[in-house]
Amino acid sequence: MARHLITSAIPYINGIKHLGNLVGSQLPADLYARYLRARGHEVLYLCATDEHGTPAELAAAKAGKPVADYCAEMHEVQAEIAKGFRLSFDHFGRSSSEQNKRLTQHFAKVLDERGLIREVSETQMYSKADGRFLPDRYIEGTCPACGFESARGDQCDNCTKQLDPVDLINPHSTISGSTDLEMRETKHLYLRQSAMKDQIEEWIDTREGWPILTTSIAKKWLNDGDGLQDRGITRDLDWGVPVQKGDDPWPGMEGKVFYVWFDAPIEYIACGQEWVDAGKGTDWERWWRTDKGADDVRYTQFMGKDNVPFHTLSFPVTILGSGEPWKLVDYIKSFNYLNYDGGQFSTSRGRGVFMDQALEILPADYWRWWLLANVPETSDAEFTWENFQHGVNKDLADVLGNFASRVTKFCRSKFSEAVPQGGEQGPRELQLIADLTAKVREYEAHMEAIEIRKAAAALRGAWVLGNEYLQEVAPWSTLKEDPAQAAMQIRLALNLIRLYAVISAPFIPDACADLLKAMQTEDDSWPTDVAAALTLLPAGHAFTVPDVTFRKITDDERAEWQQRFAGKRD
Ligand code: B3M
Ligand code: ZN
Repeated sequence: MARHLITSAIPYINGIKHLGNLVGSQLPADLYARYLRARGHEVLYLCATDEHGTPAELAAAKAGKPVADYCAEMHEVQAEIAKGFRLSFDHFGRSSSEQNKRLTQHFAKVLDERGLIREVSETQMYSKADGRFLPDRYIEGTCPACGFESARGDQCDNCTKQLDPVDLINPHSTISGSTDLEMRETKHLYLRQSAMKDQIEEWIDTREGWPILTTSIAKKWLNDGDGLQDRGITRDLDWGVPVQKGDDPWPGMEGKVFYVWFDAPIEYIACGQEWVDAGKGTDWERWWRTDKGADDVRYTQFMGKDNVPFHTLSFPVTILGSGEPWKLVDYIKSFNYLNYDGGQFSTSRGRGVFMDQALEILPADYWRWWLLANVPETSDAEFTWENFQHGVNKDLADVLGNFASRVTKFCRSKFSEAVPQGGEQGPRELQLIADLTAKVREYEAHMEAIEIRKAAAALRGAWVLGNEYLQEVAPWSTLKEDPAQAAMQIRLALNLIRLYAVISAPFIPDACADLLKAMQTEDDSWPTDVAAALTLLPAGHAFTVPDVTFRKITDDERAEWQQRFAGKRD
């Protein structure tokens, strides 16, 4: 058994996330965590809210609330919705925690001691109308790299380039819209990323089997044009981790805070401390310090492609640059974008389905299945209501749900609500077992490689094998002339329901829990031996017919939802 540390990009606090955000980090991370736990591995899955920086300040101002109150409230809201989607975090932390504040200040101190921080007197965008500096999201303009017109001061959402406010063409304040901006003198700390370029490049080049999406983005920013630039890690803002050298003041930096992208990834580690302080664990260093046992941990990160530069370049500079034995990521799984009905999901424009709305109209499993089966892995993917209706109705209702209800109802009406005895299995049963064994092994291999679409296809394939078998042997017609054979076939099929419930649980945990309950068993052991797993429910074992596991989405519902989510969220 191995030990797996898993983190998913920590969502900004500034509102409820849409399904595109969910499918690009938390949901696949949850799938992987659930799978590894089901295989008996020790897993620590951490996530948190990203509470600092301009996104938090702007959203709190819009809500008319003090930013600390706003963050505390929104953290609860996000935690509740995450529960609704059955995201199985071991802890859902907060980047504004004391633990993260101390750890961030600690990293700044050691990086400074190792000569990796320089103080820079520079001019920054100052808005006379707003009476303040305009870092990051307080300023927007045209991206110098791709021409996108709404690039933000820190990053272009269109081409993922990391930016500085001064890079923007035709900039304006996002607070007042004012273009009356001037450059004013201010002092900031820069992380000397350029000094680490060779080390980072070597590290990236020696990562074996990493997704092309991850390494290509990293290499692009390492080698294209300007290469790995030094990066400002402080801001003229009120809300954030105060700039200090550990516990000591940093002369000349009073009143400034660290840049949100400096402290956010450090929260992955601090979240482990929060997990312990919340009484859920006993030893976070065992997961995070290679001198304290973390060298045999496998650490996997999940994120959307826009977050890749920060995780392949900036955060490793922090970790490697510290010279301390922190656990470095072993594998970065990144995702393209999920689009919505011919355009983009957009938080600012309220376009698409948001996590709370999704749960209002259908249970989590319906979303989990469709989103994971269509995850934007090798290219961008698109959510349309037609695709969603088709996927849910076909895979979940017609294939898996139908199998479970047909088998249990048939058994109840022709035998009883207990597994029948039946006769000997024949060649068709052996064939099914062989085919299922191959499918389950294929599924495991894809899950281990975090090839999610392929894993979903293999799982669907396993469901289909059961249906084909049932269709072919047709116990409802053999029942008359050979009841013992029909009983044997139904016994196998009932056992298959339990097997499906076990292997499908990482994708659709609620439905699988219902199926296990209906089969009146708590045995959720993984089918390492498929033939043996299909004998676990013995003759005489009582079961109940599950309540409808999956219902179909009607054409009327589809039309109604399409309409409802076309416009702006109120
Ligand atoms: N909050 C951006 C995002 O939610 C950012 C991720 C931080 S990961 C350390 O996409
Ligand atoms: Zn751009």
